[in-house]
Amino acid sequence: MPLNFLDLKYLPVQDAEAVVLPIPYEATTTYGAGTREGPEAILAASRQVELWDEEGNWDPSQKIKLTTAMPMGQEASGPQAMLDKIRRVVQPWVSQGKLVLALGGEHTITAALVQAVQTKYPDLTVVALDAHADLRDSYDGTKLSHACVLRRVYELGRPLTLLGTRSYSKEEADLLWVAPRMKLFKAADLHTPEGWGQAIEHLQQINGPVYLSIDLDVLDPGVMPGVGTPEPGGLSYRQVLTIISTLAQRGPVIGLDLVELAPIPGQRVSEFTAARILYKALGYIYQSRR
Ligand SMILES: [Mn+2]
Repeated sequence: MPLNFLDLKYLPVQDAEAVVLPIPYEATTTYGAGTREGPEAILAASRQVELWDEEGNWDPSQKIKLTTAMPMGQEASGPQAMLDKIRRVVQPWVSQGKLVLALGGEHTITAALVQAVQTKYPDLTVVALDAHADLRDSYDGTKLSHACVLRRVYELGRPLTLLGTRSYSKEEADLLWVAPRMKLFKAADLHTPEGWGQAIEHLQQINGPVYLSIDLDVLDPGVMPGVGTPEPGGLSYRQVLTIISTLAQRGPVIGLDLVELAPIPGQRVSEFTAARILYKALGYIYQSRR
């Protein structure tokens, strides 16, 4: 039996309003491998997550019709086929008004997920939390690399806000300066009270639906060591939660992904923290809708 998020009772996807979709896709990882183990590790860890939300004083798992879909198998014929498959599966769920929460796997999947939600929400804004800019035009000879994913997302034509960024190339820096729909809040700035305040104000002012992509390496490696490419100087758990709740309070978050978890054997902190973030995000999103 495949694992269910939070070990909840089985619910058919057709009856659910929110669908956790495991996508254990890994093809272009360049440093530490293991993101294909990410979704299963998060689902296993989620069995230990307390269902009572101590902040909101409610039990989101009782109030949200939540299910976990079958893990999506990897397409052998390459990244484009994989992205097409993700779009084919997710688009009908989105058009039925379901909230899809995707678990990676490498960050590349976000390009297909944004395309899928864009068909229903053409006026969406993409908010990405990531240590890396992921804005290269191509990497290792492919445009469909995890290192290029936010460039592919940006090319879909919608505003893109990056938060927590602390590692990028000159090519990416040049693009960040000139790109008109792009807004960057570097990790170093988020660690100052002024910079943090400006970022929260910016998030509050975003109009319309938001798609949120969380590359778990945005967190400090002291908090989240189990990622493919850990970068020092990252965000705290509380900062990431504040960003998510700020977005949820301001308006609809219509899609979310949590990517790049690469579990470290013998350690549990990374996958448990990821499971906690996902459950917190669900709570924030539905608390603001009700
Ligand atoms: Mn990334």
